[in-house]
Parts: sequence; structure tokens; C-alpha cells
Amino acid sequence: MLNSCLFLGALLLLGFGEEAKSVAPKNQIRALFPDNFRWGFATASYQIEGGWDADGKGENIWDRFTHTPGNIADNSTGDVACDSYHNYARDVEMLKDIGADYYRFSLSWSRILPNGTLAVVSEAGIAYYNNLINLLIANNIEPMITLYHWDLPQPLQDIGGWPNEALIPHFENFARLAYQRFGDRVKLWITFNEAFVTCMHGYGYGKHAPGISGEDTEPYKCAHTILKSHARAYRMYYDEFFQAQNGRVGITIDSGWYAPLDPNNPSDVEAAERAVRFKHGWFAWPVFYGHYPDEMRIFVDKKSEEEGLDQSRLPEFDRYWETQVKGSWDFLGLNHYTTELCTYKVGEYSGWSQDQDVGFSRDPTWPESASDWLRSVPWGFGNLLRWIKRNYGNPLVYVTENGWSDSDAVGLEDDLRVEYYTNYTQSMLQAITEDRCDVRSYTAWSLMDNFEWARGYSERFGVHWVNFTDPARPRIPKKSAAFLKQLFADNGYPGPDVNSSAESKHWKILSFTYFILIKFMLG
Ligand code: PNW
Repeated sequence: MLNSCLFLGALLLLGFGEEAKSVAPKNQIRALFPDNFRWGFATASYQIEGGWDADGKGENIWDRFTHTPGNIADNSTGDVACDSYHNYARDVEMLKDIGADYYRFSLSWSRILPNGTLAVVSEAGIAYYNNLINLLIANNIEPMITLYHWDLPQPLQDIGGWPNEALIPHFENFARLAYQRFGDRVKLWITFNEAFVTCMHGYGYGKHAPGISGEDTEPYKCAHTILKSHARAYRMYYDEFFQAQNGRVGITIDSGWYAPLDPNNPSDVEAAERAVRFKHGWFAWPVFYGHYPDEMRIFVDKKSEEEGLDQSRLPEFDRYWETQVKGSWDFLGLNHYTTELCTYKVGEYSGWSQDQDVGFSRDPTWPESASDWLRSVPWGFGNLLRWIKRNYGNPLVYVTENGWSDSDAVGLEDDLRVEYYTNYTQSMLQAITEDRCDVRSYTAWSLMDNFEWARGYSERFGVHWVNFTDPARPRIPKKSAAFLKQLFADNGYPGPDVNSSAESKHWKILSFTYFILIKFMLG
């Protein structure tokens, strides 16, 4: 009797051993996303299209910036890029093959309006986007359009660019034309992609086009114009198009997650909270509440006063603009890539990066990508989603970008990208299923390797490899493409109880063993 029990016990243990191996890697959630959850890919016009002067396209700030030597790491340009202008059908083919529900792409303003204004409308430019939109729809892929992904027409920079509020009516005109010409088929509109990067990298650090350095005031003015332009484009859609077109308009705001360096140190905890408010809150707070976050107001006002300025470097919305900007969203677009650690550190000069009195660092154990700013810290994603839920009343979120970079050497076996996508989507899944964050879609950056701004082609973000030395710009799926294809098809991570036949067999053997064991013990 004892012997047989021991024998069966051993069998059971064996069973458990096998069980431990057969389930997913440690800490993986086996669950599906909600039924209506949607999956897609993102790109941006300047990064993929090429055809920089094709068919009457006008010059934009990235054409000017890349044609000026010394601005781009590998001295490359987006003149040809992935040549999607001539080959968009291949892009749609890839999207279809991978099972994307939608495709997020951006409009090149100067392809449609060569001078940036309504003075000249390029029908060739409009035809390009019409062809792309029609082909997407024919393949059951929904278009999601970003109106502005950083490629401002050069003539609008020549009058001062985004720090000049004269751009507001120009953006409004461009947006109206886009709604008029594409809005019968396009129902998802993003006004701006990552205004933070436009303002800080373009007008603060000078690392992006138009290459202007002036951190103290220019980025704040830039952000102010962009928020007003966004509000105009949002309100105008409701006044003039919504009834006929029934689409949705939002803005995409980027943010990392900011965690305290020492969670037991209250000043680090405060610094981290301030960092999220200075980063995400700079743009989202006005969109939800009509004004900048209180922390920004207090810190920048105080520093401006100490500098002897007669007004704050952080502008204010008057009553009219407050009501325009407040509530100008149907969904919140979120681009998230990474996490940083924060501590209290007094700023050294005036400007956004110093105004917040935060020192930033990274944990050396976090896996490194090819981009110096990007480490894999999956838990940060879930924390940011929960922070958004808490601070803005659980808004409808579309994740409009998330992705990983590697170098040329990695090639098609992009295991770290697969790991990144696995861990980040797991973190998002947990935020949705356990914390009820209202996230309804996930967009991977990017469909294919492309022109990575100041880094040129030296950092690859694609799930398709693009050969940039071949004039035909062939694309080859990487391992990560196969991974995402499966994830999209499964709509998550099906568990043993969902559809694994091998595992259900295993459970039958286990329960049979239990049955015999109990029978023996009862005699
Ligand atoms: C985003 N950072 O940019 C953009 O929307 C894409 O066009 C870009 O290719 C992608 O992310 C990858 O970089 C970012 O320094 C650029 O933290 C820089 C940062 C974040 C996002």
C-alpha cells in the first residue's frame, strides 16, 4: 500500500515537473485581450516615403536638415528611404500578411501643399494618399492618419515655425483639406505625433529639424502653438465634418515611465511624479483640463521670477483657448518606449529639462537597444498606463507606438525585439485585465526599418528588414514579424485552458493519476 502510494506520488511529481516546463516562461500571463482589441503598425511619411521632390512635392524642414551636412549620424537622408512613395502596395501586402487590423501612417504636408499653404494644392500628392487608403480598405485594413509627424513645410519654418502662432491657421487649413479629401474613408485622425519631440529636439536641443537651439523659451512657445493648433483641428472637425463623416480625432503624446531612484526617499518619489507631469502632463494636462500641470506652473513661474523675467517662460491659455483646448480628444494616443529613474537635482540652466529639478538615470541591468535612450523596462509600461488611468479618469487609450531598435549586425534573428514585444504586451495585458485600464489598441513601431531621424539608418526599428543599399529596397520579415503575426492572430496569450491540445492531454493524465491514487488510499 505504502509502496504504491510512493510510486504514484512519484508519478505525480513527474507530472508536476512536466507541468512546470509546459507552461509559458516565468511570470507570463496566459490571457486574451478583449474581443474588440485591435492591432496595427505605424510609420511616418518622412521616414519611409522617399520621393522627396517627386511630382511637385515641396521642401520640408527634414529635407533641408538632412541636405545640410553634419546633422545626421551616417550622413544619410530620407530622399529615397524605403521608397514607399513608389511602392506602397508592398507595404499593404506586408500589413495584410501579418494580419494588421489598421495601419497608422502620416501625411507629408508638403506633398499635398508644396508651399505649406492653400496657394497650391498638389493633386499628385493627394492621389498618392488616396491610392494608399483605397488599397488598405480593399484589404480590410483600417487607415489611421497622423496629420503631422514632424515634416513641416520649409516655407512655414521660414516664418518662424512652431514657436510662431501664425502657424495655427495654416495647420487648420491643412487639416481641413485632409478631412475633405480623405475623411469619407478615414475615421481615425491623430493631429500631432509627439509634440514633445518636435519642440524639444527641434527647437530646444537642435538635434532634429529645424535644428534650432533655444531651450529656455522656444520649446514652451512651440508646445503652446501646437496645443492650440490641435484644438482648432479638433473643434473644426466637429463643426464641419463629424456629422457627415462620424470619425474620431485625438492627439498622440509620448512619455516614458519615471520611477524614483530610491523608492524609500520621498524627494525621489516626488521627483519621479514631477517628471511624468513635466513630460506627459505638458501636453495631456491641457487637453484634459485646459491648463498646464500645477507643478509646471509653480516651478517655471518661480524660476522665471528668479531670473528677473517680467513674465513666466511658460505661457498661459486665456479663457477662450482654455475652453478650446480642454476636452479636445476622443481618444488619447500614447507612444511609449522606455523608463528612467529620477532623483531630486537642482536644474543648472533655464529650460524644460532643468526647470523640473530632476536628475535622470538608468539601471545598468536594463537590457540595451541600439538607441542610447531606449532600454527594456516592461513594468514601466503598465505603471504609465495605470498613472494615466488615475490622472485623467481612465480615458480611452490607443497605444500608437511601442518598439525596439537594434543594429545592422542583428539581422533577421531579432530575439531581443521578440522579447521586448512579449514583455511589453504582457505588461499592457496586465494593466487591461487586472487594472481595467481602457486601452483598446496597440501599434508596433515599426512595420519596417526606416530613416531614424538624426540616427539615419544606423538604428533599425522594423519587424521587416529593409536593404537600404539595394535600389529596389527589398523587405524581408524578421523573427519578430512571425511573433507579432501569431500574437495578433491569437489576440493575446492563450493559456492551457484556452486552446492547447498538448496541455489538455497532460491534464487528463494528471487527473487519471489522482483518481487511481485516491482509489488506492481508500483501499
Ligand atoms: C518616436 N526619445 O520618436 C517617433 O514617433 C518615431 O518617428 C521614431 O522613429 C520612434 O519613436 C523611434 O525613435 C522618439 O529620445 C524619438 O525618448 C526619441 C525618443 C522617443 C521617441
